[in-house]
Amino acid sequence: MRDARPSAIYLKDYRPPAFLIERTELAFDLHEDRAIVEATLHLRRNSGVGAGEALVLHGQELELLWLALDGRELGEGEYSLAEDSLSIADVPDQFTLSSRCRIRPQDNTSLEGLYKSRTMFCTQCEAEGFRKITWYLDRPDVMAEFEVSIEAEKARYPVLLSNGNPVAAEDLGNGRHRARWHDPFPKPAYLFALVAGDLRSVDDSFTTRGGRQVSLRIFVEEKDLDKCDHAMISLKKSMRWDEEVYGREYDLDIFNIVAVDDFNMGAMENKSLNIFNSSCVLCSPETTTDKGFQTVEAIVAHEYFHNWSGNRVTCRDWFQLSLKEGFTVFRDAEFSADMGSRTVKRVEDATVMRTAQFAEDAGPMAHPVRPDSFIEISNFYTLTVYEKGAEVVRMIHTLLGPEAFRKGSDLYFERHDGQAVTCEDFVLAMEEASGTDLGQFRRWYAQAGTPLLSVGGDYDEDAQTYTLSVRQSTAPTPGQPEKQPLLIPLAVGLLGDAGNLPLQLEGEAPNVESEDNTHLVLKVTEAEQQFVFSGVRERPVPSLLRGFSAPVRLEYNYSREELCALMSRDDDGFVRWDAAQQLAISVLQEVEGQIREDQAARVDPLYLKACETLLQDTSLDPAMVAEMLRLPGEGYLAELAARRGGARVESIHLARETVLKALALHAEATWLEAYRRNVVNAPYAPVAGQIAARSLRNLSLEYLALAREEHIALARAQYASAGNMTDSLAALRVISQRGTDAQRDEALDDFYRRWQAEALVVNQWLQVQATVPGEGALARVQGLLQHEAFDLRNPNKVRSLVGGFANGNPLQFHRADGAGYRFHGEVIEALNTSNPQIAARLLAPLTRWRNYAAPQGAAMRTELERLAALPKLSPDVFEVLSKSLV
Ligand code: 0A1
Ligand code: ZN
Repeated sequence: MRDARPSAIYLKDYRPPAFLIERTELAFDLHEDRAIVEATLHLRRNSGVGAGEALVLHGQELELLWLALDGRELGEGEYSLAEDSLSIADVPDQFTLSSRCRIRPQDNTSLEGLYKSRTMFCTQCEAEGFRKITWYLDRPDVMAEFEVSIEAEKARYPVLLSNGNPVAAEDLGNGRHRARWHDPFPKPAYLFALVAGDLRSVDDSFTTRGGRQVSLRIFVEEKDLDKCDHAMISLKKSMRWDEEVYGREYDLDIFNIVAVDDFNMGAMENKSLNIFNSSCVLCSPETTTDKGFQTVEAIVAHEYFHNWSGNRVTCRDWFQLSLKEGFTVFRDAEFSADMGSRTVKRVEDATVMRTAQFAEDAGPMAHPVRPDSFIEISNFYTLTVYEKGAEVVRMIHTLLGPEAFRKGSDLYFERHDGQAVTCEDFVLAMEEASGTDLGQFRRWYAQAGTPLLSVGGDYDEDAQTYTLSVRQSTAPTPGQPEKQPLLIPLAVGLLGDAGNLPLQLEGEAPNVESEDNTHLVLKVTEAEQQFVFSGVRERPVPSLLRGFSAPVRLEYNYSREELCALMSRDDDGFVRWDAAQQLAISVLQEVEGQIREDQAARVDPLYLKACETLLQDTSLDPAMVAEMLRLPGEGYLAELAARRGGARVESIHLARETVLKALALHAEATWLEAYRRNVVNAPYAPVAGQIAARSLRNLSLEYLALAREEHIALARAQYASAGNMTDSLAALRVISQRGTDAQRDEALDDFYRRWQAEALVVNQWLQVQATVPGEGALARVQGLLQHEAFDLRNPNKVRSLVGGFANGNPLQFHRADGAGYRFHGEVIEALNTSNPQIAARLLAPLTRWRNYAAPQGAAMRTELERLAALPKLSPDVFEVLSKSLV
């Protein structure tokens, strides 16, 4: 934390490092009040770069005890120390630099660098945490072979882990012991990891396609040993999948995962020593929901896939973060699609894009997939870099087709193995392997903001042609007033009375090569463009952006009847879901208008009927039915309303409640039938069929509780008898949202008594409470900050309670008196000092202040201004505040 204004760094200023490190030797001596770190770096000048330059190492919050060059101790005049760096002016072309420093892991609440989580030592070095461990060239294009020794008290820390292979273990006789590790793969410092703790492991093994026997271990506290099976199964599935789909094999004899409770993100792909937030690895049917099981599978896969897309081939600089993250998210999404329901996975990902990433793209922190500048890189682990980055890779996959894409990925890995490279290198490999020109496509990496595609359709009955007119535009974003047209793959179909029609683009060879001639990917490249289909025998309904083929907003002036047709009959699952959403949005907006004009609210019966028909159709996947009948959230509706003159939280909330209730009452008997029909009698398993049934059953329960007070009894009975956390928590939510105060308090108390020993379950309990409706919500959340189960130092708890309130209780967070914002701001103020990364992340909901009408918008801004005036802002918080207030 500093007083001077932190400054931005720019991609255009990138220069290769003046020095390289060939080998890094680290020795850790861990104690209860300190850690001593000795580092010997084998350095040499990077030929051709900055001849004669001084050596400048990164370092933060380090106490330097000793420094030597080629074995000779350096005196004070021979180096200079600044707040974040250590420089030595005269160094030879090749030399070793040894340093000893003292750090205080016990006091490290930022959870960056070396810190203590409960009883164990652990590290988090991405992006720039290694500089809090020792003096170093802490940048991803400096890759070294690491040799690590760890010494600690044997009784408290029997397990000592680092990257690579164990090479020695010694008992030092004085109650202490030492382990030595060697990682043969050169790596940047951000992939370094160390763990010391009293841990147990679940062990398994995997034989690679090439015959390598890999020992797999998941390290946890003893009490959690029974919660590792799902992660282990997921790991083995991921290893097999990467061999089958990408031809990528694992490259060492061991692969370790460690679960820690205090962690800023989900997990970290450190070479052969993945460190996981315990919420992303531990699972059991009793304590984990279906969603939780799916998250664990996806994150285990994501971190494992990084071994190639991230570790073997890494990023040249942090502006290229999406090189590893976008590609790896695309890989994990395809893996999840292959393991479960492809359409449901696509709908979930499209929902995240449209609700949260589009909001980021429309807000003050908007940035391209490859940002041009940042103040604090930790602020750029965003939905844009991760999820939009994955959509960009998916579009390449769509444009090239699976075979050419695989050739491109093979070329990329082969050409760049062991290197630190750029997004451009990835695109070049894809271009070269496929022979496809991605010139215009590259703009997706550089241009921020969500493109808007406005489409019109025109049927000429005489000529039997159908013309799609497409216009694309992207609104200005901070620093980018002008936007260029992008290459947008627009997947389309034409829906006729008896199903999807064959497609023939005028002037193109017959579309026969694909067996599916009812689906076509149009390449939109111009600001305005027309596509003419010939031989169209009837007036069709266009089925657009099939499979969410590009991360764009689509506008087409559908009638409600047309949306109903798509929703019930189109053969693209995403389009069916999307039509249901659009229909719901148009009904919600209509009802909100009526409410604002003090008219009686009337919910279009066409919508209610379409929903009930859907719910009655037992031939459909219940998971898709549930997704289609789930109304868009209030946050998303507010985002849409922002473009129509400013969001009004009260009328949005009322409109949504009105439509929910109308749908609940209209289809009450059908909901009840769906609730009964979708009961799962088999023993719990996190498999697609069961998950689908539970999701529709629990959605039915939500609607039923709204239809009639008596149905709360169903929720109470379900809560009392549930044999798994999915059903138990779903019932608890319904009781808390819709039951009486007494019913709610009784259920919440019971739940806490039952689960107080399970931290991850208690976090769910905190979140449910954060979303309890009514005036008392803020006081309840404030009270919970003092609860024995809460701890401001634990990011999971902060996310559940404080994040849960801001994102999941819109009416109370956005109280007209501004008290919700003030509370939120005070938590951020406290975290600004202890954990700046989490503080900056929590700011996101307030940064959307421009979306809200008076008085909310102004009150949100006032809170941001109050925070901006505080002394000693962390760079993380400073960056978000300053960009939000311009
Ligand atoms: N690379 C990890 C995410 C990660 C990023 C930063 C962290 O600390 C600031 C921790 C984890 C991933 O993509 O899974
Ligand atoms: Zn990642």
